[in-house]
Amino acid sequence: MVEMRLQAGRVRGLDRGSTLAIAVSKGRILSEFRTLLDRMEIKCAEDPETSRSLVIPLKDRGLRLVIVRAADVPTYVEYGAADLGVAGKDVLLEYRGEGFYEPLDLDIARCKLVVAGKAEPLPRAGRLRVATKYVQTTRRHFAQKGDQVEVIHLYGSMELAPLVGLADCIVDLMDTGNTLKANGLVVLETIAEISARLIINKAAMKMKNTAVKALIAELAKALDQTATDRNLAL
Ligand code: PRT
Ligand code: MG
Repeated sequence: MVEMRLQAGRVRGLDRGSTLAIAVSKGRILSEFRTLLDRMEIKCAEDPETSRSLVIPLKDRGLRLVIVRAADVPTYVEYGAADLGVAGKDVLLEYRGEGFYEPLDLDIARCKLVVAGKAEPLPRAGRLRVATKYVQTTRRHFAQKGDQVEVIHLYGSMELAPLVGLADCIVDLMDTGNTLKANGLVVLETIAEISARLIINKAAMKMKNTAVKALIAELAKALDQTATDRNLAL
């Protein structure tokens, strides 16, 4: 009982003194987002890549990172468990809720969402079978073209599906293209250019407007600086 009260106090205590929580996933999104934070001279109180802690305060800013799975970022933000989030456009296209704004393309974790298959013509007879973890986006894409397809939901290793006859083609992310190439697959069509976006809980935008607007402005400035530096380097 005492322990439960202590724990509840500790959870509530997270809110004291800090104003904004940002949901972000470990891996490529966090590492590139940290480059942006560095530009803004914002430092993590502990290293999120090595720490087991899922809540990482940012020094002197009243901000904290909440570490979640990439596909869970919109859920945390929609329900207000985080005020802001950094999520791939692929994840946002697939998400069915709408409880957030998407004000900023952070231009990080860039890749393409593509249809890929073997370097041979697709079968003409019958419905095309498409394996993907992006079920909604895939359905929408083929429906818009007026193509009837059977979507097979996989959780990973999409590239395997055409090789073992599970599907005729796949819809997956591609960055360098090395994974497709290594499995003898080629891009048949690009569905969307993908990058990570800043999303904001609608209520937080109202209730914490000053802090949220200030953070967006700072991030936008850091993005401008990055673009300027990139152009100078060319
Ligand atoms: O890995 P986990 O199961 O925890 O979750 P996740 O796969 O959703 O997260 P993570 O960290 O792998 O990806 C987070 C986000 O990064 C995605 O939602 C995208 O918005 C973005 N991103 C950018 C990518 C890639 N580039 C990418 N290349 N996500 C995944 N990949 C995969 C791609 O599907 C391929 O299988 O990486 C593989 C290698 O790609 P190539 O073309 O460079 O060989
Ligand atoms: Mg992954």
